Amino acid sequence: MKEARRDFLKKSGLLGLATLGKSLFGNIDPMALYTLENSLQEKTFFVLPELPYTFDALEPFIDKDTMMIHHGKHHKAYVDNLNKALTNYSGSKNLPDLLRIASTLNPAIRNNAGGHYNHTLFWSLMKAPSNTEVNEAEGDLLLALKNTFQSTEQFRKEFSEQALKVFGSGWCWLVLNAEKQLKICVSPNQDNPLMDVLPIKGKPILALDVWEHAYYLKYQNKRTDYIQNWWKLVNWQKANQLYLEAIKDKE
Ligand code: MN3
Repeated sequence: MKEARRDFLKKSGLLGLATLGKSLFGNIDPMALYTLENSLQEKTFFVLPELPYTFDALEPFIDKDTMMIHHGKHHKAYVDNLNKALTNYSGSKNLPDLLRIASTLNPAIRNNAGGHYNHTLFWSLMKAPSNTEVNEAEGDLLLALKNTFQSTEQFRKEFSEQALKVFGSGWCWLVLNAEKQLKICVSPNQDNPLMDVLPIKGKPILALDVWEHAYYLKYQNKRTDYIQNWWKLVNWQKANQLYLEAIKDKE
């Protein structure tokens, strides 16, 4: 399996990237360079944000090869194809504006704008594991989860069940809706709860990519194991920050 992966990386040109990884991230604090806002503010053309950690930082729960392909190939393709699709687009190219009117956009813009937003958020909501336990929620979000779902165990159970049930490619979300209630919802493809297309809408607090490309190299068809291990990577500090911003938001 190791050999096969190496071969695949060599063929896909990612082996060079692997050796570059250290020098790309070695001497800088990626968190200092990276904020979601940097890539989401009004820009005519979008750029692929750097990961807020090294490609192997999420090992052993998400492997380095998966991260390199997921970020360097999949996310990059969403950014490149979004830029292409927007070439002759005359409306606002602000990413939140695009998401808000997703139902009116052509599929190339809708899918790639969603892909860029969703992945940027997804990277920011994970961090290197400190042990092999699930990470516990933090701050006001911890209290809100307990109020809404009785316990964080119950919340993880309900979220995991919905993530497992997504048919085909899609995402599972924790959102704060317009009534300031926490809700779990799912989306197909690269749609998300900021778009005017889902039955449950709201500000994303947590995002889980359940496309096969997110886990297949390591987990093959075992999505349940991927979901269970993802709880060990959740960056609850970031999730709590998104929750506090969403609670304050007057929109
Ligand atoms: Mn993905």
